[in-house]
Amino acid sequence: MSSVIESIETLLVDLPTIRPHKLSMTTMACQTLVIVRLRDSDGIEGLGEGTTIGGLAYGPESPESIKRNIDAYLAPLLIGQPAGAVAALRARLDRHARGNAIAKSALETALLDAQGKRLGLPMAELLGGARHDHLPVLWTLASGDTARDIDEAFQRLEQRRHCDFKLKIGANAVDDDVRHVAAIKEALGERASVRVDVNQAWDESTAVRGIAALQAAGIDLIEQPIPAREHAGLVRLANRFEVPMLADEAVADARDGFALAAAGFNGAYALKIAKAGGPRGALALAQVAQAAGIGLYGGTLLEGTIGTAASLHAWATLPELAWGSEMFGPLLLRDDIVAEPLAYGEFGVELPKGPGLGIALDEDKLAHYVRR
Ligand code: MUC
Ligand code: MG
Repeated sequence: MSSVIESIETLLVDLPTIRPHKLSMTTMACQTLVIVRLRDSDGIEGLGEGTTIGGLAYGPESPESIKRNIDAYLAPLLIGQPAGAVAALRARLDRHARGNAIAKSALETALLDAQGKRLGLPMAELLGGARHDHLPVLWTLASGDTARDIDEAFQRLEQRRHCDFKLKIGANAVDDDVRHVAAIKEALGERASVRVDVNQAWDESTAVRGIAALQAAGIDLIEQPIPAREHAGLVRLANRFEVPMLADEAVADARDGFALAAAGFNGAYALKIAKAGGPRGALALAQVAQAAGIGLYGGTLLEGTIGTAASLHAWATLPELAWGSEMFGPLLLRDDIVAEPLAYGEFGVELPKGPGLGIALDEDKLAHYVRR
């Protein structure tokens, strides 16, 4: 008899960050992971993870809504179903439940992890096969303090941990933000690529002023300067400046990617499993981008090790990430809930080996950090 899904458990896990992480809409001191443990009738367990940033500050799903909606609505759609039918189960979730992309991503990850373990194959093999086993990873400087950010960048360069840096801006007046970014770029010079993420904080005319100054300061990439739904504005900015625009909140899935490309966008797309409802949806967006000649970037919603590993398995199947990746989530956390951390080094991270995600939980750590 083929295996069926027997139970799905969700846990909220609160982990402190190594320092305050300041974005345009919130400052994080802690990250909450929603951990999914899916158990099949053949005894195999699949792990999944969903995260967002700052409760409801980033988007319409919160850690609590992810857990609640899996428990009340999504898990019952999967219990008793054939465990290996990942594509059919994922379609079943979309047919009966709208939205909730992060919750669906956590479940799809758990389904793929279990299926990989069942077949003895890494998750990347289920997604078409890995083309890379080491992926580039940048670091986000977001302490809110210019001198501290410069110190942090030099430390990371010396450790050969990261050589690309993303700066979170948009919380302060444009002129102050530009001064902060220009000072960091000036200190790092040609040793590092410096990019910014505005997280939707500017209106278009502010963006024109800010981007002109950032371009003059030598910044390499401008991420989501204006609100997600303003596609026409993002196309205008992409066509106006030489420095490329990176669409993040504006492109969740393949449909968004098609619409933005069809409207004349010529920048790059940030892929995130959380935005696209899982690794398969993120890869579908990648296919649209490739067809449109748009460069790719492996994005994070500051996942812990499980969500980061799921993303790495997906990104590893792509021919190229023109803008690298930001799969540094676990490094922002003071502790972890897995037995073996991901191997970071040489300005990147190794694709985990072993069946499924290639990640095992540390039960003591999990018990310590789980929310009661
Ligand atoms: C985002 O919008 O890109 C990625 C890195 C980081 O620090 O925050 C995230 C979210
Ligand atoms: Mg972003």
